[in-house]
Amino acid sequence: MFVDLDRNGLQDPGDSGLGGVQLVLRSESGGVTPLATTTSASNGAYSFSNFDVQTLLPSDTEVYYVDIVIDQPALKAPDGRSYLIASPPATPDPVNDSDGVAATVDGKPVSRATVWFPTPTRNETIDFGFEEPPLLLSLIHI
Ligand SMILES: [Ca+2]
Ligand SMILES: [Ca+2]
Repeated sequence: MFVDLDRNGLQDPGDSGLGGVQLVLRSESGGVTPLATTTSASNGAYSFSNFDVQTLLPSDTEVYYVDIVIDQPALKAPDGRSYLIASPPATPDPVNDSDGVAATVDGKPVSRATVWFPTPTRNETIDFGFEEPPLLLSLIHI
């Protein structure tokens, strides 16, 4: 989980981690019902450890989703506006690119990444980049 400070869609050394962001794991067959939830650490890292992936995997064809509700405190700029989902990079980079795309789940805008677990259980390439909302310029006419 990172703030894409240079707005290139990639997690670079200069980008900062984003902590306190709530994430929800869902599956295609499970609909909107959460399988697990977690919160990103201060460096932006996250993991889902409070479920047993084996119980989810009689089928290795199941599709999973990691969803981040946009309207949450950790994704707000000081002026109250929400962060934006980072744009895709010019060149795909599975390890460092941002995987979240805009979607609506249960009536709420989310950043959603689609995940397959070909073998349980580690996948360290699912990243979420956000951009700070653009600066507002106020013009005062006298
Ligand atoms: Ca970047
Ligand atoms: Ca990635």
